[in-house]
Amino acid sequence: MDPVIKKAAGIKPSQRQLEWHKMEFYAFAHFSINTFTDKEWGDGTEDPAIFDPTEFNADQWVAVCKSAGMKGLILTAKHHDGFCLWPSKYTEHCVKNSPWRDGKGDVLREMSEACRKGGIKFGIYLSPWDRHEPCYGDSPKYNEFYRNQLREILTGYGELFCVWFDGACGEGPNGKRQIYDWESYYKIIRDLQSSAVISICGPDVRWCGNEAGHCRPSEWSVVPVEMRDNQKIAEDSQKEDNVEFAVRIKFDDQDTGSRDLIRKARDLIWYPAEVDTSIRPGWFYHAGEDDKVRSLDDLLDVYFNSVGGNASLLLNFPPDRRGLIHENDSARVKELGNILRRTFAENMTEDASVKASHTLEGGNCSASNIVDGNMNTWWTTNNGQESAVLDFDLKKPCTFNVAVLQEHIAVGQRIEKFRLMAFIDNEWREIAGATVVGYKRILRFEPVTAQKVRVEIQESRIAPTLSTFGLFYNPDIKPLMQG
Ligand code: FUL
Repeated sequence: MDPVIKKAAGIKPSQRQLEWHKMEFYAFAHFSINTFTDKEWGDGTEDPAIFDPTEFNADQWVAVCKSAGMKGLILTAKHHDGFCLWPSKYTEHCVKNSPWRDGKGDVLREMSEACRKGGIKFGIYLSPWDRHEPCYGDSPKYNEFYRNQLREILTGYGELFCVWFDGACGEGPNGKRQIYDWESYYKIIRDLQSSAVISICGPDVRWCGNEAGHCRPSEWSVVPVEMRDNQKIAEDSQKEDNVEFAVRIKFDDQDTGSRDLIRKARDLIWYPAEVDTSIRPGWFYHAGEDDKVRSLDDLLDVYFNSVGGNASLLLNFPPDRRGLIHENDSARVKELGNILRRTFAENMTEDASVKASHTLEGGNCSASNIVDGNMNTWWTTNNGQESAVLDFDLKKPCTFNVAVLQEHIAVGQRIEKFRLMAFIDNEWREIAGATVVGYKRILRFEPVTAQKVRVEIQESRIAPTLSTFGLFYNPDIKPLMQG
């Protein structure tokens, strides 16, 4: 057995990563001083007096997220301009010096409480780059300042599911160069919020590498340790305030975990991808973009290619100067939520019987586990059996155009290539296929009517696993292969 492949097949997610995978789809909210200046990047000289949302309503944001089917929200507690949405003890550049709620307001408090009340998780974005703070660039001093801010937000607002560290920094050669003490930041987070994932410039969740909503066709969760390099992430991140970055996609880094790549790696880690993109061209609100909200088709593509491509989707809203998510954005994501709810309402494999060409001997991993509706039960083969055929009998002819597969990733990521077949007019026809499955793979294809359906796992590492196989039908979902 190839030792590298054996090793790759055995790399597992941490408990906090496992919980994070289940989040699938959650919101980003870029709301701060930039909301009131019409800018994307403030320079830190903005007057806190301009922060004055007239109708701020955290419950409205949560309701919008829930209508979209999102399971959490990450708020920009501080963006690059340094303005803090909570009354920080460590700076005057924050809500306490704004007229909003007479300087007694705290956006983090209202937002965290609304999330808890609404049953979605809450996370924070705290920009390491700070253009207001005078000690920025004086590395030890700023590191201490930043740790203090972290402690404030990690202790004051209940449980957080994520701390999001941005790689962006625009200071040029004449600007200040701050050396971030990442390890000390991570330690505080682990101590104070042990279940929170640390994303992007952090060890738990990997940036997909663009802000356009693009996901690679084979997005591996088991990747070379070299991908967890904050220096490299910062180099690839935004360095100038320009709109062009939002649509830029790099195509020279499409391979995240093929056999060839992992053979060259120094070590391998579980480091799954997150796709972050905005529902509008900008991250912050600009009235001029009210008619530039992404179309439903576009959002569906982003959703299916990310959530259905072994990545999570972090979709950004830019709440407006009222402190509300604009009607155009809320109406669009409600449409998205509705179409997704309709699509996944009825699973045609619920009563199916399953036969596997190979099954692990002497375990509880029978093929029927794949259709029992329980994600914690799963099927696998004996070690060394890297291909297998699973035959499903739906008991009656069914029409479907969407398929969902999930591996049992608690034991690792295994599948490298598979295809879906249907028995039509007395022959097996290939319907769709893809490479990796991982936490979740969703396939979309032309509607098919069949009673017998086959999943053929053509290549995998050591032994494939599956915990779920579902078939669904919604004529409004257009066929498209991942990519
Ligand atoms: C980028 C930042 O520069 C943008 O303003 C935004 O916050 C995005 C999520 O990350 O790197």
